[in-house]
Formats: sequence, C-alpha cells, structure tokens
Amino acid sequence: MEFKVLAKDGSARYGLLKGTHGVTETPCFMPVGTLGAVKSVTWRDVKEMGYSLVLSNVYHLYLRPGLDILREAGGLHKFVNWDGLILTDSGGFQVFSLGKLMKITEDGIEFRSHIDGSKHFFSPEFVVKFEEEIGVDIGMVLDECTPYPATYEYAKHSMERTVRWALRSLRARTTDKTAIFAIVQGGVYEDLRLKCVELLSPLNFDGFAIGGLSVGEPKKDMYRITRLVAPQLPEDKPRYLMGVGKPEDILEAVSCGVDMFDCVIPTRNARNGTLFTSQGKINIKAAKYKNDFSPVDPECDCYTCRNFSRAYLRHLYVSGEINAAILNTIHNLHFYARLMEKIRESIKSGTFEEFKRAFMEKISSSQ
Ligand code: PRF
Ligand code: ZN
Repeated sequence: MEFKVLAKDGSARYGLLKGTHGVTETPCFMPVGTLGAVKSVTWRDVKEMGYSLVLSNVYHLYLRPGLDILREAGGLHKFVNWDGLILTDSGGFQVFSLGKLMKITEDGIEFRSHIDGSKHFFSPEFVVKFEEEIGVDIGMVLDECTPYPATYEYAKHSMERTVRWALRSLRARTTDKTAIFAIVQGGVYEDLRLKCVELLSPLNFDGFAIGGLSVGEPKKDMYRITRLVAPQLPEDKPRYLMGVGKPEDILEAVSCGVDMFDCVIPTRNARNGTLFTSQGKINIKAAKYKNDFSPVDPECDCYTCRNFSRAYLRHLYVSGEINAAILNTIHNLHFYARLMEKIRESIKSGTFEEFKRAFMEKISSSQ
C-alpha cells in the first residue's frame, strides 16, 4: 500500500491511498458493506457515486459465507464482484457488542455466533490470516474496544492488551498485498491514548485507526480525544476514525488531520427515511411532504433527486416499498460522496475552514 499527503490546510490533509485493488483520494468515507453488500444498493450504484473503497467485516464474513466459500470463490473481491478497494474491520468491535455471548482472554476472543449460538475463537493471528486469505486491501487488527463508561483501570488494561495484540498481528503477516492498520484505544483518558500512540507509532503498520470513540461518550469527549490523538500519529500514514460519523463529526475530525471514515448513518438513516440535505436533515415520512413535488435536495444531482419528488419518496416509504430504501440510500450515499469531494477540494484550495463554517451554518440554520 502507498499513501501520500499531497496538500495540507491547517491540520487537514488531502492525500492519495493506493492499494492492491485501486486508489482512493482522502479524506474519504467508506460505505459499510458488512456482509459483502452495501445495503439497498448495487455495486454499480456504489461505483457510480464515486466510491472506490468500502468497508466489510471479518466477524460477519467468517460466520457467513465462511472462509471455505470465500477461498473457493477466489477471495472476497471475486465473490462479490467488486474490483475496488476493500477494508475489513477485525470483528473485535462486533464481537464486543455481543456482550454475554463473548469471553475475552489474553489469547483472543471466544464468542458465540449470533446466528446459531455455535462457539468460535478469534486470535489476532487468525484475523490477519483471514484478511490475507480473502485478499482484502486493508485489514484491521483485532482490538479490544473499551466501552463507555469504563474505569481508568479497565481502559488501561484493554489498551495494553490491544497493543500486545497489535504486535502479534504484525508478526503473523505473510504478505504485503494486504495492508494492516493498528487501532488506538484508551477510552476518554488522555494519558492512556498518548501512551497507546507512543507504543504503536514506531511499529511497521500501514495506517493507524482511532477506535473506542462514538461508543456513547459525550461529543465533546470524542472531539477532545480526536484532537489529541490524530496529530500525534505518524504524518506519512493514513489515519482512520472508526465508526464516525455525522457530517459535522467528519468535518471536525478532518480539521484534526483524520483521513478516513466509515459509518452506518447514511445507509441506515436512508432506510428509516432520514435524508441528508444541504439545508440539514429531513424526514421523508412527515405529512408535510405529501404534496411536495420538489426534489429531496435542490442542490443534489443524484439519480433520486434528478428523477423523483419528496411526495413520491414519501409515498414509497409509507407504503413499505423496497424502492424507498433503494432511492433513499442512493441519495444519502451520494450526499456523503459529494461532501467528501467538497472537503478534498477545499483542502487543496486552502479554504477548508471556510467550507466547514459555511456548511455548519447552513445545516444548523434550518433545524
Ligand atoms: N474497534 C474496531 N472497530 C470499530 C471500533 C473500534 O473501536 C469502533 C468504535 N467507534 C467502530 N468500529 N475494531
Ligand atoms: Zn439526491
């Protein structure tokens, strides 16, 4: 993998990330395709909207369809027929949300399948091997995501274990076709976060993620930790803020020097009828859209906005039509793709802070 920062505006960075299956400009947003599909849209849509990097997940792919099928298919790219970049999350976070269904030890994570209750075990080594075998461009290491709230002692232990697991992950590598990213943990405790960065930064990872945020902590803590951690990470490696976020969170993190994002918000909101517009969010269910024949966002040029009215989209939604999810998802993912494009352009032209301020003003004045 190659990464180059090509322009800076304050701490915000514009760059290029090159992997085995293509290139993406950064800052970038990765649509979530947990099970090998971005929900409600086709790969053709994903590509047409301008995405060249998507996120998938080891936990889900391991349970279904499983390694044997993925191997027989010739890897994840061939199985799903996506020829762009793929990053897989390690499953640490997903297993973690299983709560009682999992047990964490120094060796790894023992868990029960959410599908049939069967018992399984993930070690840091297994996760790297799995990511290499299915041939993803970027694999995340297995980490222990500290929940919120957590005591200092708890956060300390899970951060230290995450660092030990990161070292084991590096030693388990067998190819450079799959890049490996480490994950910074440490909860909301500044000294733990800095210690984690100090321990991980000198290691030969291809990129660094900030994990353990957007897990229920107050927004000011998320911003405080991002602002502390991001600038301390190696300048020449990509920085990825996991599971974030809303457009305003992305803007804030970009201003701290973060390069990559993923979140279910645009796709999940779309399926609930919440649509992003240049004037803020709208809920297409609302009765006031019954006879509103204007597009969702007059500033948007997505397939949905070019062809359909709010009234029609509301009708599809309240009727439970599958087209509601499809058209809404196309709009929201298009909105995020354009947002990232505008962020990149503004960094290149040295106007990022102005763009950020104007964007924030526009979405807040109408809400
Ligand atoms: N670790 C991993 N995946 C994640 C997170 C984490 O901390 C988060 C936290 N927002 C989202 N996804 N492995
Ligand atoms: Zn649109």
